[in-house]
Amino acid sequence: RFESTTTQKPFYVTTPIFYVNAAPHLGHLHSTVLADLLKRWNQLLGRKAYMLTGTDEHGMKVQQVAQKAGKEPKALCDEISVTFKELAKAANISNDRFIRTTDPDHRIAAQKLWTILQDKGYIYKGKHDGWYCVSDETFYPDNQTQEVTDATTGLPKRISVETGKQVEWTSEENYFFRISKLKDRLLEFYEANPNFVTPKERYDEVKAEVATSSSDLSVSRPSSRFSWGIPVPGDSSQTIYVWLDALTNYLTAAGFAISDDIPMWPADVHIVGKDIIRFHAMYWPAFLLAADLPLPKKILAHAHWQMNGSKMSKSEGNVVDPFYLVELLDADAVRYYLLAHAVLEHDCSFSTESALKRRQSDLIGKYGNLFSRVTSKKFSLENAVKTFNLRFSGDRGAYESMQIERSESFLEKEAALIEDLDALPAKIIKRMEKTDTPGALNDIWAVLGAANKYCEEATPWRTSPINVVSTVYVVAEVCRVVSIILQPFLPEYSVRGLNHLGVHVDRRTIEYARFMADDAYGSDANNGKHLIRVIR
Ligand code: ME8
Repeated sequence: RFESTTTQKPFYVTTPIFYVNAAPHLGHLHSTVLADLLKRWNQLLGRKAYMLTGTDEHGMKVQQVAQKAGKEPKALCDEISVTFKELAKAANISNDRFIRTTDPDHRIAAQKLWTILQDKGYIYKGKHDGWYCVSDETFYPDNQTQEVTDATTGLPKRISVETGKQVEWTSEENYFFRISKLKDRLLEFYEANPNFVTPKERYDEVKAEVATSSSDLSVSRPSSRFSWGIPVPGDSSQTIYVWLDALTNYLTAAGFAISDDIPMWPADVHIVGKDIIRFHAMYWPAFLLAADLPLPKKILAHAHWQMNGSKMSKSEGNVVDPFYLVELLDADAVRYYLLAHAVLEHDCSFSTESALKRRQSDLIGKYGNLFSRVTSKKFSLENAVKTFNLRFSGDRGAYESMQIERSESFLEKEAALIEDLDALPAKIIKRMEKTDTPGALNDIWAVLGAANKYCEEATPWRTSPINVVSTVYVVAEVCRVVSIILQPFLPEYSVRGLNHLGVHVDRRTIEYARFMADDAYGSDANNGKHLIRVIR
Protein backbone atom coordinates (compact mmCIF):
# COMPACT_ATOMS: atom_id res chain seq x y z
CA ARG A 1 0.00 0.00 0.00
CA PHE A 2 2.82 2.37 0.80
CA GLU A 3 5.23 1.19 -1.88
CA SER A 4 5.69 2.49 -5.36
CA THR A 5 4.62 0.03 -8.01
CA THR A 6 7.54 0.70 -10.33
CA THR A 7 10.61 -1.29 -9.48
CA GLN A 8 12.84 0.37 -12.03
CA LYS A 9 12.73 3.76 -10.40
CA PRO A 10 16.02 5.38 -9.50
CA PHE A 11 17.25 5.18 -5.95
CA TYR A 12 16.23 8.58 -4.58
CA VAL A 13 18.18 10.03 -1.68
CA THR A 14 17.87 13.46 -0.05
CA THR A 15 19.58 15.66 2.51
CA PRO A 16 17.70 18.12 4.69
CA ILE A 17 17.38 21.45 2.94
CA PHE A 18 19.39 23.84 5.06
CA TYR A 19 18.28 27.17 6.51
CA VAL A 20 19.98 30.14 4.98
CA ASN A 21 20.34 32.02 8.25
CA ALA A 22 24.11 31.39 8.23
CA ALA A 23 26.82 29.77 6.15
CA PRO A 24 27.24 25.99 6.16
CA HIS A 25 29.29 24.14 8.76
CA LEU A 26 30.72 20.66 9.01
CA GLY A 27 27.45 19.16 10.27
CA HIS A 28 25.68 20.13 7.05
CA LEU A 29 28.48 18.63 5.04
CA HIS A 30 28.16 15.41 7.00
CA SER A 31 24.51 14.87 5.98
CA THR A 32 25.42 15.77 2.42
CA VAL A 33 28.37 13.38 2.27
CA LEU A 34 26.18 10.58 3.61
CA ALA A 35 23.59 11.21 0.91
CA ASP A 36 26.27 11.35 -1.76
CA LEU A 37 27.76 8.12 -0.45
CA LEU A 38 24.40 6.34 -0.69
CA LYS A 39 23.84 7.62 -4.20
CA ARG A 40 27.24 6.44 -5.38
CA TRP A 41 26.92 3.19 -3.48
CA ASN A 42 23.70 2.36 -5.30
CA GLN A 43 25.31 3.24 -8.60
CA LEU A 44 28.16 0.89 -7.77
CA LEU A 45 25.56 -1.82 -7.26
CA GLY A 46 24.25 -1.07 -10.73
CA ARG A 47 21.21 0.99 -9.87
CA LYS A 48 20.29 4.41 -11.21
CA ALA A 49 20.38 6.96 -8.43
CA TYR A 50 19.30 10.54 -7.85
CA MET A 51 20.46 12.82 -5.08
CA LEU A 52 18.81 15.99 -3.88
CA THR A 53 20.11 18.74 -1.61
CA GLY A 54 19.33 22.43 -1.28
CA THR A 55 18.23 25.29 0.91
CA ASP A 56 15.18 26.08 3.04
CA GLU A 57 14.66 29.77 2.52
CA HIS A 58 11.32 30.79 3.99
CA GLY A 59 10.29 31.27 7.58
CA MET A 60 10.52 33.61 10.48
CA LYS A 61 14.12 32.76 11.22
CA VAL A 62 15.33 33.87 7.80
CA GLN A 63 13.01 36.88 7.83
CA GLN A 64 14.52 38.03 11.14
CA VAL A 65 18.13 37.54 10.03
CA ALA A 66 17.40 39.54 6.87
CA GLN A 67 15.76 42.30 8.89
CA LYS A 68 18.73 42.55 11.22
CA ALA A 69 21.12 42.68 8.29
CA GLY A 70 18.96 45.34 6.62
CA LYS A 71 18.48 43.15 3.56
CA GLU A 72 15.56 41.92 1.52
CA PRO A 73 14.92 38.29 2.47
CA LYS A 74 15.41 37.11 -1.12
CA ALA A 75 18.76 38.90 -1.37
CA LEU A 76 19.94 37.23 1.82
CA CYS A 77 18.74 33.85 0.52
CA ASP A 78 20.58 34.27 -2.78
CA GLU A 79 23.74 35.14 -0.94
CA ILE A 80 23.74 32.28 1.56
CA SER A 81 22.19 29.65 -0.68
CA VAL A 82 25.11 29.95 -3.05
CA THR A 83 27.56 29.10 -0.27
CA PHE A 84 25.78 25.77 0.28
CA LYS A 85 25.88 25.16 -3.44
CA GLU A 86 29.58 25.97 -3.56
CA LEU A 87 30.25 23.66 -0.66
CA ALA A 88 28.64 20.78 -2.52
CA LYS A 89 30.93 21.54 -5.43
CA ALA A 90 34.06 21.88 -3.32
CA ALA A 91 33.31 18.61 -1.57
CA ASN A 92 32.75 16.77 -4.85
CA ILE A 93 29.09 16.04 -4.10
CA SER A 94 27.18 14.55 -7.02
CA ASN A 95 23.74 16.05 -6.31
CA ASP A 96 21.44 16.01 -9.32
CA ARG A 97 19.56 19.07 -8.25
CA PHE A 98 20.14 21.86 -5.79
CA ILE A 99 16.63 22.86 -4.80
CA ARG A 100 15.65 26.18 -3.25
CA THR A 101 12.24 26.66 -1.68
CA THR A 102 12.10 29.96 -3.58
CA ASP A 103 12.22 28.03 -6.88
CA PRO A 104 9.01 28.57 -8.89
CA ASP A 105 8.18 24.86 -9.24
CA HIS A 106 8.48 24.43 -5.50
CA ARG A 107 5.93 27.14 -4.84
CA ILE A 108 3.50 25.34 -7.14
CA ALA A 109 4.21 21.99 -5.45
CA ALA A 110 3.71 23.35 -1.92
CA GLN A 111 0.41 24.98 -2.86
CA LYS A 112 -0.66 21.81 -4.65
CA LEU A 113 -0.03 19.67 -1.59
CA TRP A 114 -1.88 22.19 0.57
CA THR A 115 -4.88 22.08 -1.76
CA ILE A 116 -4.96 18.29 -1.72
CA LEU A 117 -4.84 18.24 2.09
CA GLN A 118 -7.62 20.81 2.21
CA ASP A 119 -9.79 19.00 -0.36
CA LYS A 120 -9.45 15.80 1.61
CA GLY A 121 -10.71 17.55 4.73
CA TYR A 122 -7.51 17.60 6.74
CA ILE A 123 -7.22 21.36 7.12
CA TYR A 124 -9.39 23.62 9.27
CA LYS A 125 -9.13 27.13 10.68
CA GLY A 126 -8.76 27.72 14.38
CA LYS A 127 -7.24 29.85 17.07
CA HIS A 128 -3.85 29.03 18.34
CA ASP A 129 -2.10 29.93 21.59
CA GLY A 130 1.22 28.51 22.51
CA TRP A 131 4.93 28.86 23.06
CA TYR A 132 6.52 29.49 19.68
CA CYS A 133 10.25 29.13 19.18
CA VAL A 134 11.45 31.12 16.18
CA SER A 135 14.86 29.50 16.21
CA ASP A 136 13.37 25.99 15.99
CA GLU A 137 10.36 27.20 13.94
CA THR A 138 7.97 25.21 16.06
CA PHE A 139 5.39 25.43 18.86
CA TYR A 140 6.17 23.67 22.13
CA PRO A 141 3.60 22.39 24.62
CA ASP A 142 3.72 24.07 28.01
CA ASN A 143 5.43 21.14 29.73
CA GLN A 144 8.25 21.20 27.20
CA THR A 145 9.24 24.73 28.15
CA GLN A 146 10.76 26.18 31.30
CA GLU A 147 11.55 29.55 32.80
CA VAL A 148 15.22 30.45 33.28
CA THR A 149 17.30 33.54 33.95
CA ASP A 150 19.08 35.00 30.97
CA ALA A 151 22.81 34.90 31.67
CA THR A 152 23.57 38.22 29.98
CA THR A 153 20.57 40.37 30.92
CA GLY A 154 19.70 38.76 34.25
CA LEU A 155 16.04 38.84 33.20
CA PRO A 156 13.70 35.85 33.25
CA LYS A 157 12.99 34.15 29.94
CA ARG A 158 11.26 31.02 28.77
CA ILE A 159 13.06 28.37 26.78
CA SER A 160 12.45 25.00 25.13
CA VAL A 161 13.60 22.19 27.41
CA GLU A 162 14.78 20.20 24.40
CA THR A 163 16.84 22.82 22.57
CA GLY A 164 17.37 25.55 25.17
CA LYS A 165 16.15 28.15 22.64
CA GLN A 166 13.89 31.03 23.68
CA VAL A 167 10.13 30.67 23.16
CA GLU A 168 7.50 33.40 22.97
CA TRP A 169 3.80 33.28 23.83
CA THR A 170 1.94 33.53 20.57
CA SER A 171 -1.78 33.78 20.06
CA GLU A 172 -3.31 33.95 16.62
CA GLU A 173 -5.57 32.50 13.93
CA ASN A 174 -3.99 29.60 12.11
CA TYR A 175 -4.95 26.78 9.84
CA PHE A 176 -4.58 23.39 11.47
CA PHE A 177 -3.77 19.99 10.09
CA ARG A 178 -5.76 17.09 11.56
CA ILE A 179 -2.76 15.00 12.46
CA SER A 180 -4.73 13.59 15.40
CA LYS A 181 -6.94 11.74 12.90
CA LEU A 182 -3.88 9.98 11.53
CA LYS A 183 -2.38 8.83 14.80
CA ASP A 184 -3.56 5.23 14.49
CA ARG A 185 -2.51 4.94 10.87
CA LEU A 186 0.92 6.33 11.74
CA LEU A 187 1.37 3.86 14.58
CA GLU A 188 0.23 1.02 12.33
CA PHE A 189 2.70 2.13 9.70
CA TYR A 190 5.61 2.20 12.19
CA GLU A 191 4.62 -1.24 13.43
CA ALA A 192 4.59 -2.63 9.90
CA ASN A 193 7.87 -0.90 8.97
CA PRO A 194 10.34 -1.35 11.80
CA ASN A 195 13.19 0.01 9.68
CA PHE A 196 11.33 3.16 8.70
CA VAL A 197 13.36 5.17 11.18
CA THR A 198 16.99 4.16 11.58
CA PRO A 199 18.79 3.72 13.96
CA LYS A 200 16.51 1.74 16.24
CA GLU A 201 16.85 4.14 19.19
CA ARG A 202 15.34 6.91 17.08
CA TYR A 203 12.52 4.65 15.86
CA ASP A 204 11.55 3.91 19.45
CA GLU A 205 11.55 7.61 20.31
CA VAL A 206 9.30 8.46 17.38
CA LYS A 207 6.81 5.72 18.20
CA ALA A 208 6.64 6.84 21.82
CA GLU A 209 6.15 10.47 20.83
CA VAL A 210 3.34 9.71 18.39
CA ALA A 211 1.66 7.37 20.87
CA THR A 212 1.37 10.17 23.44
CA SER A 213 0.55 13.01 21.03
CA SER A 214 -2.95 14.39 20.84
CA SER A 215 -3.09 17.91 19.44
CA ASP A 216 -3.38 18.95 15.81
CA LEU A 217 -0.62 20.77 14.02
CA SER A 218 -0.70 24.46 13.21
CA VAL A 219 0.26 24.74 9.53
CA SER A 220 -0.01 28.44 8.73
CA ARG A 221 0.94 31.81 10.19
CA PRO A 222 -0.78 35.17 9.74
CA SER A 223 0.89 36.99 6.85
CA SER A 224 0.75 40.20 8.88
CA ARG A 225 3.33 38.76 11.25
CA PHE A 226 5.16 36.59 8.84
CA SER A 227 5.05 37.07 5.12
CA TRP A 228 8.34 35.57 3.92
CA GLY A 229 6.84 32.36 2.65
CA ILE A 230 4.32 30.78 0.34
CA PRO A 231 0.75 32.13 0.67
CA VAL A 232 -2.03 29.71 1.55
CA PRO A 233 -3.95 29.05 -1.70
CA GLY A 234 -7.14 31.11 -1.67
CA ASP A 235 -6.26 32.98 1.54
CA SER A 236 -3.26 35.25 1.24
CA SER A 237 -3.82 36.52 4.79
CA GLN A 238 -2.08 33.31 5.86
CA THR A 239 1.36 31.97 4.97
CA ILE A 240 2.13 28.24 4.81
CA TYR A 241 4.08 26.99 7.83
CA VAL A 242 7.73 26.71 6.88
CA TRP A 243 8.01 23.01 7.73
CA LEU A 244 5.07 22.03 5.51
CA ASP A 245 6.62 24.17 2.79
CA ALA A 246 10.10 22.73 3.34
CA LEU A 247 9.17 19.05 3.52
CA THR A 248 7.36 19.33 0.20
CA ASN A 249 10.72 19.96 -1.49
CA TYR A 250 11.26 16.21 -1.70
CA LEU A 251 8.13 15.93 -3.85
CA THR A 252 8.96 19.02 -5.89
CA ALA A 253 12.23 17.53 -7.07
CA ALA A 254 10.40 14.34 -8.03
CA GLY A 255 8.23 16.36 -10.42
CA PHE A 256 5.10 16.83 -8.28
CA ALA A 257 4.46 20.38 -9.52
CA ILE A 258 4.17 19.41 -13.15
CA SER A 259 2.48 16.03 -13.01
CA ASP A 260 0.50 13.68 -10.82
CA ASP A 261 2.59 10.87 -12.12
CA ILE A 262 5.83 10.99 -10.13
CA PRO A 263 7.83 7.89 -11.02
CA MET A 264 10.78 8.82 -8.82
CA TRP A 265 8.57 8.91 -5.72
CA PRO A 266 8.76 7.68 -3.00
CA ALA A 267 12.17 8.68 -1.75
CA ASP A 268 14.27 5.71 -0.73
CA VAL A 269 15.93 7.55 2.08
CA HIS A 270 15.77 10.96 3.70
CA ILE A 271 19.04 11.65 5.50
CA VAL A 272 18.46 13.91 8.50
CA GLY A 273 20.17 14.96 11.69
CA LYS A 274 18.51 13.65 14.83
CA ASP A 275 17.32 17.19 15.63
CA ILE A 276 14.68 17.06 12.89
CA ILE A 277 13.33 13.54 13.19
CA ARG A 278 9.93 14.60 14.46
CA PHE A 279 9.30 16.55 11.28
CA HIS A 280 10.41 13.75 8.99
CA ALA A 281 9.14 10.69 10.80
CA MET A 282 5.86 12.09 12.09
CA TYR A 283 4.64 15.20 10.26
CA TRP A 284 5.90 14.23 6.81
CA PRO A 285 4.35 10.75 6.73
CA ALA A 286 1.16 12.25 8.13
CA PHE A 287 0.93 14.79 5.29
CA LEU A 288 1.59 12.06 2.75
CA LEU A 289 -0.93 9.65 4.28
CA ALA A 290 -3.53 12.40 4.21
CA ALA A 291 -2.73 13.16 0.56
CA ASP A 292 -2.81 9.46 -0.40
CA LEU A 293 0.78 9.60 -1.56
CA PRO A 294 3.34 6.85 -0.91
CA LEU A 295 5.57 7.30 2.12
CA PRO A 296 9.36 7.48 1.95
CA LYS A 297 11.03 4.16 2.64
CA LYS A 298 13.42 5.30 5.28
CA ILE A 299 14.38 8.17 7.53
CA LEU A 300 18.06 7.79 8.31
CA ALA A 301 19.03 9.94 11.26
CA HIS A 302 22.60 10.65 12.24
CA ALA A 303 23.85 12.05 15.51
CA HIS A 304 25.63 15.38 15.87
CA TRP A 305 29.13 16.67 15.65
CA GLN A 306 30.15 18.44 18.77
CA MET A 307 32.64 21.15 19.38
CA ASN A 308 33.90 21.92 22.88
CA GLY A 309 31.32 19.55 24.32
CA SER A 310 28.19 21.00 22.74
CA LYS A 311 26.38 20.57 19.43
CA MET A 312 28.08 22.32 16.57
CA SER A 313 25.52 24.90 15.53
CA LYS A 314 25.19 28.08 13.55
CA SER A 315 23.38 29.88 16.32
CA GLU A 316 26.03 28.86 18.89
CA GLY A 317 28.85 29.88 16.59
CA ASN A 318 31.01 26.87 17.59
CA VAL A 319 31.35 25.61 14.07
CA VAL A 320 34.02 24.12 11.85
CA ASP A 321 34.24 25.81 8.47
CA PRO A 322 33.97 22.98 5.93
CA PHE A 323 35.63 25.07 3.18
CA TYR A 324 38.68 25.49 5.35
CA LEU A 325 38.76 21.79 6.08
CA VAL A 326 38.45 20.81 2.42
CA GLU A 327 41.29 23.18 1.65
CA LEU A 328 43.42 21.79 4.44
CA LEU A 329 42.82 18.10 3.82
CA ASP A 330 41.22 17.77 0.36
CA ALA A 331 37.66 16.65 -0.32
CA ASP A 332 38.22 12.90 -0.10
CA ALA A 333 40.14 13.14 3.16
CA VAL A 334 37.29 15.14 4.70
CA ARG A 335 34.78 12.54 3.52
CA TYR A 336 36.99 9.83 4.92
CA TYR A 337 37.21 11.51 8.27
CA LEU A 338 33.45 12.06 8.50
CA LEU A 339 32.56 8.55 7.36
CA ALA A 340 35.21 6.70 9.33
CA HIS A 341 34.75 8.66 12.52
CA ALA A 342 31.03 9.21 13.00
CA VAL A 343 28.65 6.39 13.90
CA LEU A 344 24.99 7.17 13.36
CA GLU A 345 23.94 6.60 16.94
CA HIS A 346 26.30 8.77 18.97
CA ASP A 347 27.50 12.33 18.93
CA CYS A 348 31.18 12.71 18.31
CA SER A 349 33.65 15.50 18.73
CA PHE A 350 35.61 17.06 15.98
CA SER A 351 39.33 17.56 16.02
CA THR A 352 41.51 18.82 13.18
CA GLU A 353 44.48 16.85 14.48
CA SER A 354 42.66 13.56 14.35
CA ALA A 355 41.45 14.36 10.82
CA LEU A 356 45.03 15.08 9.75
CA LYS A 357 46.29 11.99 11.52
CA ARG A 358 43.81 9.69 9.83
CA ARG A 359 44.64 11.08 6.46
CA GLN A 360 48.30 10.41 7.11
CA SER A 361 47.98 6.97 8.64
CA ASP A 362 45.13 5.52 6.58
CA LEU A 363 44.90 7.30 3.26
CA ILE A 364 48.54 8.05 2.60
CA GLY A 365 50.11 5.42 4.84
CA LYS A 366 48.04 2.42 3.76
CA TYR A 367 46.00 3.06 0.63
CA GLY A 368 48.44 5.37 -1.13
CA ASN A 369 51.38 3.34 0.02
CA LEU A 370 50.02 0.15 -1.47
CA PHE A 371 49.72 1.87 -4.82
CA SER A 372 53.31 3.07 -4.53
CA ARG A 373 54.42 -0.46 -3.93
CA VAL A 374 53.02 -1.64 -7.24
CA THR A 375 53.41 1.38 -9.41
CA SER A 376 56.15 3.66 -8.16
CA LYS A 377 59.52 3.43 -9.84
CA LYS A 378 61.19 4.26 -6.59
CA PHE A 379 59.99 1.19 -4.83
CA SER A 380 62.27 -1.80 -4.58
CA LEU A 381 60.11 -3.75 -6.96
CA GLU A 382 61.76 -1.74 -9.66
CA ASN A 383 65.03 -3.29 -8.57
CA ALA A 384 63.41 -6.64 -8.85
CA VAL A 385 62.31 -5.84 -12.33
CA LYS A 386 65.86 -4.92 -13.25
CA THR A 387 67.36 -7.91 -11.53
CA PHE A 388 65.15 -10.33 -13.33
CA ASN A 389 65.05 -8.39 -16.54
CA LEU A 390 61.28 -8.09 -16.62
CA ARG A 391 59.76 -5.72 -19.12
CA PHE A 392 59.03 -2.38 -17.58
CA SER A 393 57.57 0.27 -19.79
CA GLY A 394 58.51 3.17 -17.54
CA ASP A 395 55.37 4.83 -18.79
CA ARG A 396 53.72 6.56 -15.83
CA GLY A 397 55.31 3.91 -13.71
CA ALA A 398 53.15 1.17 -15.11
CA TYR A 399 54.28 -2.29 -16.03
CA GLU A 400 53.36 -2.99 -19.58
CA SER A 401 51.30 -6.08 -20.13
CA MET A 402 53.12 -8.08 -17.56
CA GLN A 403 52.24 -11.64 -18.37
CA ILE A 404 51.88 -14.10 -15.58
CA GLU A 405 50.86 -17.66 -15.27
CA ARG A 406 48.41 -18.64 -12.62
CA SER A 407 50.29 -21.29 -10.71
CA GLU A 408 49.46 -23.36 -7.67
CA SER A 409 52.25 -21.93 -5.56
CA PHE A 410 51.11 -18.45 -6.38
CA LEU A 411 47.66 -19.08 -4.96
CA GLU A 412 48.90 -20.96 -1.96
CA LYS A 413 51.24 -18.32 -0.70
CA GLU A 414 48.73 -15.53 -0.85
CA ALA A 415 45.66 -17.57 0.02
CA ALA A 416 44.70 -15.71 3.19
CA LEU A 417 45.00 -12.29 1.62
CA ILE A 418 43.07 -13.33 -1.47
CA GLU A 419 40.37 -14.88 0.66
CA ASP A 420 40.00 -11.68 2.68
CA LEU A 421 39.88 -9.67 -0.50
CA ASP A 422 37.15 -11.83 -2.01
CA ALA A 423 35.12 -11.73 1.19
CA LEU A 424 35.23 -7.95 1.22
CA PRO A 425 32.35 -6.97 -1.13
CA ALA A 426 29.79 -9.08 0.75
CA LYS A 427 31.01 -7.69 4.06
CA ILE A 428 30.74 -4.12 2.88
CA ILE A 429 27.28 -4.72 1.41
CA LYS A 430 26.20 -5.94 4.83
CA ARG A 431 27.73 -2.94 6.56
CA MET A 432 26.06 -0.59 4.11
CA GLU A 433 22.65 -2.12 4.74
CA LYS A 434 23.03 -0.53 8.16
CA THR A 435 24.92 2.51 6.84
CA ASP A 436 27.71 1.49 9.17
CA THR A 437 30.41 3.53 7.46
CA PRO A 438 33.05 3.29 10.19
CA GLY A 439 32.60 -0.50 10.13
CA ALA A 440 32.83 -0.63 6.34
CA LEU A 441 35.99 1.47 6.20
CA ASN A 442 37.46 -0.54 9.02
CA ASP A 443 36.95 -3.77 7.06
CA ILE A 444 38.49 -2.24 3.96
CA TRP A 445 41.49 -0.93 5.86
CA ALA A 446 42.04 -4.32 7.46
CA VAL A 447 42.62 -5.74 3.97
CA LEU A 448 44.84 -2.81 3.02
CA GLY A 449 46.82 -3.36 6.21
CA ALA A 450 47.22 -7.05 5.45
CA ALA A 451 48.32 -6.29 1.89
CA ASN A 452 50.96 -3.84 3.09
CA LYS A 453 52.21 -6.39 5.55
CA TYR A 454 52.30 -9.01 2.84
CA CYS A 455 54.48 -6.73 0.73
CA GLU A 456 56.88 -6.18 3.57
CA GLU A 457 57.19 -9.87 4.22
CA ALA A 458 57.23 -11.01 0.62
CA THR A 459 60.57 -9.39 -0.37
CA PRO A 460 60.07 -11.06 -3.72
CA TRP A 461 63.18 -9.52 -5.27
CA ARG A 462 65.29 -11.86 -3.22
CA THR A 463 63.69 -14.95 -4.65
CA SER A 464 62.58 -15.63 -8.19
CA PRO A 465 60.93 -13.81 -11.08
CA ILE A 466 57.68 -15.68 -10.72
CA ASN A 467 57.41 -14.50 -7.13
CA VAL A 468 58.05 -10.93 -8.08
CA VAL A 469 55.39 -11.04 -10.68
CA SER A 470 52.86 -12.78 -8.53
CA THR A 471 53.47 -10.42 -5.63
CA VAL A 472 53.02 -7.40 -7.82
CA TYR A 473 49.97 -9.00 -9.34
CA VAL A 474 48.31 -9.83 -6.05
CA VAL A 475 49.00 -6.37 -4.66
CA ALA A 476 47.69 -4.78 -7.84
CA GLU A 477 44.56 -6.86 -7.48
CA VAL A 478 44.10 -5.63 -3.91
CA CYS A 479 44.50 -2.07 -5.20
CA ARG A 480 41.99 -2.67 -7.98
CA VAL A 481 39.32 -4.45 -5.94
CA VAL A 482 39.57 -2.08 -2.98
CA SER A 483 39.46 0.94 -5.29
CA ILE A 484 36.28 -0.33 -6.91
CA ILE A 485 34.64 -0.67 -3.50
CA LEU A 486 36.00 2.66 -2.36
CA GLN A 487 34.51 4.69 -5.21
CA PRO A 488 31.46 5.84 -3.22
CA PHE A 489 33.61 6.66 -0.19
CA LEU A 490 36.60 8.28 -1.89
CA PRO A 491 35.48 9.27 -5.39
CA GLU A 492 38.69 11.10 -6.27
CA TYR A 493 41.39 8.85 -4.85
CA SER A 494 39.72 5.69 -6.08
CA VAL A 495 39.24 6.92 -9.62
CA ARG A 496 42.80 8.16 -9.76
CA GLY A 497 43.88 4.72 -8.60
CA LEU A 498 41.73 2.86 -11.12
CA ASN A 499 42.94 5.13 -13.91
CA HIS A 500 46.48 4.54 -12.86
CA LEU A 501 46.01 0.80 -12.98
CA GLY A 502 44.39 1.21 -16.37
CA VAL A 503 41.04 -0.30 -15.40
CA HIS A 504 38.48 0.42 -18.11
CA VAL A 505 35.58 2.61 -16.94
CA ASP A 506 33.15 -0.21 -17.71
CA ARG A 507 34.99 -2.54 -15.36
CA ARG A 508 34.45 -0.59 -12.17
CA THR A 509 31.15 -1.97 -10.89
CA ILE A 510 30.80 -4.30 -7.95
CA GLU A 511 30.83 -7.52 -9.98
CA TYR A 512 34.45 -6.82 -10.91
CA ALA A 513 35.41 -6.46 -7.26
CA ARG A 514 36.83 -9.97 -7.14
CA PHE A 515 40.36 -11.38 -7.33
CA MET A 516 41.16 -12.20 -10.95
CA ALA A 517 37.70 -11.24 -12.17
CA ASP A 518 37.24 -12.10 -15.85
CA ASP A 519 38.55 -9.38 -18.13
CA ALA A 520 39.01 -7.19 -15.08
CA TYR A 521 40.90 -4.44 -16.86
CA GLY A 522 38.86 -4.47 -20.03
CA SER A 523 40.40 -5.79 -23.20
CA ASP A 524 41.09 -2.42 -24.76
CA ALA A 525 41.69 -0.63 -21.49
CA ASN A 526 44.09 2.27 -21.65
CA ASN A 527 45.12 1.33 -25.20
CA GLY A 528 46.25 -2.03 -23.99
CA LYS A 529 48.66 -0.49 -21.56
CA HIS A 530 47.07 -1.76 -18.42
CA LEU A 531 49.22 -2.76 -15.58
CA ILE A 532 48.97 -6.48 -15.79
CA ARG A 533 47.52 -9.09 -18.07
CA VAL A 534 46.90 -12.63 -16.96
CA ILE A 535 47.14 -15.77 -18.99
CA ARG A 536 45.28 -18.70 -17.51
O1 ME8 B 1 16.64 22.02 10.17
N1 ME8 B 1 26.14 17.62 13.39
O2 ME8 B 1 17.86 23.20 8.62
P1 ME8 B 1 19.26 23.42 9.39
C1 ME8 B 1 25.66 16.94 12.35
N2 ME8 B 1 15.72 23.69 7.24
N3 ME8 B 1 24.74 17.43 11.51
C2 ME8 B 1 24.29 18.68 11.72
C3 ME8 B 1 24.75 19.45 12.80
C4 ME8 B 1 25.73 18.88 13.66
N4 ME8 B 1 26.24 19.53 14.69
N5 ME8 B 1 24.12 20.63 12.75
C5 ME8 B 1 23.30 20.59 11.67
C6 ME8 B 1 16.75 22.60 9.12
N6 ME8 B 1 23.40 19.42 11.05
C7 ME8 B 1 15.58 22.62 8.16
C8 ME8 B 1 15.47 21.30 7.46
S1 ME8 B 1 14.29 19.61 5.75
C9 ME8 B 1 12.83 19.53 4.94
C10 ME8 B 1 14.31 21.16 6.53
C11 ME8 B 1 22.69 18.99 9.85
O3 ME8 B 1 20.00 24.38 8.54
C12 ME8 B 1 21.72 17.87 10.19
O4 ME8 B 1 21.36 17.19 9.03
O5 ME8 B 1 19.04 23.76 10.80
C13 ME8 B 1 20.53 18.66 10.67
O6 ME8 B 1 19.35 17.90 10.67
C14 ME8 B 1 20.50 19.76 9.65
O7 ME8 B 1 21.88 20.06 9.41
C15 ME8 B 1 19.75 20.99 10.14
O8 ME8 B 1 19.97 22.02 9.24
